[in-house]
Amino acid sequence: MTDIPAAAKQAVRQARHLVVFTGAGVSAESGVHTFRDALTGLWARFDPMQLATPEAFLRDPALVWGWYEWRRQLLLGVEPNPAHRAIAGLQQTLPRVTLITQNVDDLHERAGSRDVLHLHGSIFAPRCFDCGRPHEFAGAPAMASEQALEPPRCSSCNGRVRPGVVWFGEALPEGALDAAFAAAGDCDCLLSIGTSGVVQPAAMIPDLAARRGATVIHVNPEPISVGRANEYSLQGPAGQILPLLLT
Ligand code: BJW
Ligand code: ZN
Repeated sequence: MTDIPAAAKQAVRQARHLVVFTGAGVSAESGVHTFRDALTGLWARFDPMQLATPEAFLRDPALVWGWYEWRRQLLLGVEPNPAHRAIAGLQQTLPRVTLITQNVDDLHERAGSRDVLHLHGSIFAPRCFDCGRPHEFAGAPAMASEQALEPPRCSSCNGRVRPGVVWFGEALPEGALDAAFAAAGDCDCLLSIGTSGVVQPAAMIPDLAARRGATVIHVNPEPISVGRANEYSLQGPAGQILPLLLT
């Protein structure tokens, strides 16, 4: 694990407006699968084009709904980790913190964070594929593994209910995206935690902050190449690095 440079610690401590930008890696130590880790990532076992596109849902709704129900049920059994808690703690101590996540889980909220900008939606907020009406979960059969499961029907139009996440080829929620870009353009320090930074348009956020002069600090077990004087790569698991960075 890397040493934490004093300048990085200071940039966080003295931030006027801190942006925290998270990806799947922040939830990894809670036992949640990432997408692109070579052995344990979801995309190592499953084809995103068969599961995470509107076309996939239209082709085989039970396959897609069952896969998301399996993931939703896994999430019900896990807890926030020290990284989620450290981030929630920052919101108590710094003057202004904007938390932007690509994650569809609710672990930031369960750790105490409020006003989380969910760029890729929420697995807990399903809606009708046809009319968009929100759907209430009414309990579901426990699933030992991923298996096909017919999606519920909309109480209003009888359309199929879909997961409330953003699939490939779909627009991100406009309000959250606008607020995220505005915060990235305004902040003086940005923490980018546990993301591979390959999915657009979210991946532009740390770069935008860096170009505007903010200190950008990446936290990831993999080395992240940093090209600027005001950019740091802290190599290690978020649950270990964040408590060190923030003490
Ligand atoms: C740890 C750790 C530990 C491990 N501690 N770290 C420009 C160029 C090329 C393509 C495009 C482009 N613009 C748009 C596209 C297409 C596409 C895209 O970006 N594709 C690329 C992949 C090539 N983007 C889209 O389609 C987006 N929509 C769009 O652009 O719409 C345009 C439009 C406009 C107007 C109208 C209509 C359309 C939508 C993207 C949606 C992404 N959806 C997913 C699935 C969500 C649902 C679900 O959960 O199933 O979102 S894909 C998946 O990737 C998920 C994640 O949020 C997202 C990002 O992944 P993340 O979080 O970075 O995870 P990983 O696994 O990649 O990385 C984990 C990291 O953690 C690793 O680095 C590890 O090392 C690290 N780690 N343990 C800290 N303990
Ligand atoms: Zn409907």
